[in-house]
Amino acid sequence: MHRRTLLSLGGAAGAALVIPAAETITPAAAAPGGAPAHHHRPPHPVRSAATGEPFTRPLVVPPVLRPVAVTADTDHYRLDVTTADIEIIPGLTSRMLSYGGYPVNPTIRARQGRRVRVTYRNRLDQPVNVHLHGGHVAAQHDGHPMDLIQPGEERVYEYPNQQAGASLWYHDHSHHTESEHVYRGLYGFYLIEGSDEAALRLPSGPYDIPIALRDSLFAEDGSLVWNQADPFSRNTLLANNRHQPYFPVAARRYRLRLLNASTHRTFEVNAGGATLTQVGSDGGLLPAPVPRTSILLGPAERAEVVIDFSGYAVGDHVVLADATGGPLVRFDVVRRATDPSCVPPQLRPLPTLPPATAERLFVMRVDPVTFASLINDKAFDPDRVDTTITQGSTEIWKIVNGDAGLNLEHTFHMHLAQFRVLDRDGAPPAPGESGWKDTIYVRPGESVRVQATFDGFLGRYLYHCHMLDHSAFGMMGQMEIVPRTS
Ligand SMILES: [Cu+2]
Repeated sequence: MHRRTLLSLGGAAGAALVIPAAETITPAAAAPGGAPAHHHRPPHPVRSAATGEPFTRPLVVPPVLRPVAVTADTDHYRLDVTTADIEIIPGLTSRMLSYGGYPVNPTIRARQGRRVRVTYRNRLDQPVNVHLHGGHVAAQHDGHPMDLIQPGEERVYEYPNQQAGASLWYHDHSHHTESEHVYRGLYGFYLIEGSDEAALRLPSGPYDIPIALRDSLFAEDGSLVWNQADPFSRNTLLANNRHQPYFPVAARRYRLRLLNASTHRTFEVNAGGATLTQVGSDGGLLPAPVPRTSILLGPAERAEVVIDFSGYAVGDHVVLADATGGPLVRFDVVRRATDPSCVPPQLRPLPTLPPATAERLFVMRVDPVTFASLINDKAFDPDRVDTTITQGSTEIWKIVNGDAGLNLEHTFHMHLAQFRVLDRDGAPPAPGESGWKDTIYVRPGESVRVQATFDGFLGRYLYHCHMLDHSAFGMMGQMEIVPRTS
């Protein structure tokens, strides 16, 4: 069944495929009711590309985007939303969707307290938009799924950056096509440097490396296969658009900003026993570093870690790997170095949370009969406000994964606000989850309570599962922040 049919069965407007690639979804892969049948795991007809020997090509560090203009308080950027033919699998060319046509999408580096304006021109043949994930931004700049940039048009998004330094990312959020667009490549890093960071002397500059991890499926000819009904077929893991690259490092500390940019896959990252010193989560630096041996990252979650290579000899290797998927990046120690950086014992204090004035319940669930993707038994309706919140108020949200029966994972993302995790099934959050977050992984049957303050802006924002096929098929709700006086 063609995706267009699949989508229309799901109640969506059929969208033209961006790329006339030789990919189809087999009838067996489509679920009754039109939702993606993730748990059916049908065989797929694609002969996937041979990925060759690991560690034969270097990691690509995303280029830092240069502003087209710099004014007193604002950095101005331009990016085309376009396509790029890039070599992801050695010897093959893959057409990806791209911001700017680079081999890997550029990083926007913002500074706390300095505004950024990005003008995106849509050079594709279908609508797109851009969401700054984790950003505290006005509703009209949030990339609401119904607020689109039509083909040939351009749009300015404004980001005030009046929030703590954090590893955010920008990605497509167009209604029903967000999952395909992100899968095909529409995501990049947006890093806010906090005004408190330079004094901490964490590794910086060429020793501060963003790495976007994801899964993918490539056909024998190198084309990227979009197979929404069978995300488990995505057998090729990528780090910054390369499969199993190597990265030459000096024998010193590096700060790695890890993002799970997959639309469905969860990563459990380790460094083969080497310590990953976690210094940050979605919303920025933790109160204190946390030594980890492995870090779970659901789709859209980030972790900032420091790896210290100073104890290794030149010629040694450290492999960053996923628990089930194998190697992601090999770090090759190639030279000695002096290291002026450090990991201070205290990073960024967490403020005391204001008292909550409301508690709400959000149950994420896939209907086992219709396969509709639901929050509190409702599929997303852009014309419906599900949750009305008074500006400035603090709330506790209990987020429940109601899919113990189907054994489905979910990952809950709240726009506008960074939240704090209060507990998981009543137990205190793990140390790596004690800081600010905007996305939370929720196991089948689990419940997580988070607390957020909704201040700064009015209007309509989203919350949704960040397994983007779930949100594309309805696991998304709308909140409206209203003035205190109303
Ligand atoms: Cu989900």
